[in-house]
Parts: sequence; structure tokens; C-alpha cells
Amino acid sequence: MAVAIAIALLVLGSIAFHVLSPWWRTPLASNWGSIDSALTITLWICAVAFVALNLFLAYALYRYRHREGHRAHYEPENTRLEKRLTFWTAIGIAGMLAPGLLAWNRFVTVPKDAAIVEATGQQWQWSFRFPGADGVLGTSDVRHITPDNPFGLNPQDPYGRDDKLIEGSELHLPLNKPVKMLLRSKDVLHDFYVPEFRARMDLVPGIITYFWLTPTRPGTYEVLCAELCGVGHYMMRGTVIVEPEPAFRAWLAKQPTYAQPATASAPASSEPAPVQTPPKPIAANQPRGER
Ligand SMILES: [Cu+2]
Repeated sequence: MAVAIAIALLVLGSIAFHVLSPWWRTPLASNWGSIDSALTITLWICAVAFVALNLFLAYALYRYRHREGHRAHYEPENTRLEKRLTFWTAIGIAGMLAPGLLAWNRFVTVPKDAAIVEATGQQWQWSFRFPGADGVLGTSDVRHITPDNPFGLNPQDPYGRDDKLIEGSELHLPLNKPVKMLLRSKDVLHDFYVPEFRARMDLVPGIITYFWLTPTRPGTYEVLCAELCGVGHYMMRGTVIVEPEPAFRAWLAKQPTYAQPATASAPASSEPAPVQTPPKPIAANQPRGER
């Protein structure tokens, strides 16, 4: 009886926590309302299953408790019950998968007029690149990375000459304009995640992954790395500022290009770019206790 009451209280407590919890989704700042819908549908299906199954469990514990003179009867198979359980489980799982598949299909189908931005991850900071006037990003490869060429742009590729390079981890995006995010990693797996955009994607060394979004709310949002990528993972953060297009254009015009780096006129021993100082590079697979 105590267990049945505990299970019932667990259900009531979970519902109360859901209603009273301050931990809600941040206000949506992109076009990905369909991802919110998929999350909400999944939550409701799981909630109905959780409440119904646990209350049934509590009821069965009480109803079929041990009593003198009562004897359980043996029923190892019940085809009708199994068919009904299989049917409703299939409906529930299909209901959770279908909205996600629809949202995913749109997520990777980039509109033709989308602008291009590249985000590069490394232990443990973000950098960004925009194509220049030609609208094409130059090719890049980790083999080209040197202290003078941290983005690893191909020096022979004319398309890369006018690329805008943003080494600090502050990205600006124009409001209400679709943008295709290309994602590249220099070292290990990272994950580009802006909670307000709902959108996220892994950065995988050796390939370029992508998704697209349209920012719909001006503001300043945090870029997080959502993939455990080593001891400095927690501080691999950036900022994305969504602003009207004229302000964005003005900001972009001030950014250095590959052919004309910002530090070209500064003394050679100038301070490094004002990015967060990461802890000493330590291999991602090094045990945590070693530090
Ligand atoms: Cu990371």
C-alpha cells in the first residue's frame, strides 16, 4: 500500500513540478516553431503515457494486493491485450517521430536566397567567416592552418581573398533574413547551439555540416557548444547579435578580410585577438583527474 501511495505521489509531484517549474523554453527567436511543436507533441505523448502507466501500476498494486483466501490465477498469454498494447505503442511512437521528421526535412532544405555564414569550432572557442563581395567562401583545409592563417584558408584560392574573418566569438546576423550556417571543426566534435534559435548541429572534423534558420527577434543570444569537447568545454561560448540589416552591413564592413587582416598595420608583437583565453590545450581523451 505504501508503494502504491508513493507512486501516485510521484505522478502528482511530477505534474506539479511541470506546472510550477521556472525552467521553460526561452522565447523563440527564429523561424523554427516547428521544432517547438515537435517538442510539445513529444512532451504530451510522454506525459499521457507516464501518468496513465504509473496510475495503473498504483491501482494494480492496491487492487491485487495479498489477501487471505485469495489466489492469483495463472495467465501467461493474452493475445487481445498484447495486440492493443502493440497498437497504441505504435501510435504513440509514430506520433513522436512524425513531427520531428517533418521539421528535420525543412531544417536541411536550405532556401535558395539564404546567405552563407561559416562557424568554426576549436578547443575551446568559436570563430566565424562570411563570404566577401563574390558571395563565395574560399576553400579551406586544416593543412593550411598556421599562426597567420588560423582559418586554414587555401592561399591559392581567389574566392578566399575577400572572405570576412571574425576571430572573436561575436557573430552578427541580419534580422528576418534566411542564413545557411556551415559548420566546421578544427579538432574534435563540437555542437553549435543557440537555444533561442532552437537550431543546433554537430561540427564533425573532416566534413562540413549545415542547417539554416531565419532569425526573427533582435537581441543578443549565447552560442553554446553542446558537445562535450574536452576540459574547456564549459567555456566554449560565443555571442550572436541579431540586428536590422543596415546595422549588420555596417558591422560586416568593418571586419577584416583574409587578404587584409586587421593586424596588418599593428606591430608584429601585438596582443592576441580578444577572445576568451582557453586553458592549456589538453587532449580531449586525457582523463579529467590529470589536471
Ligand atoms: Cu566544443
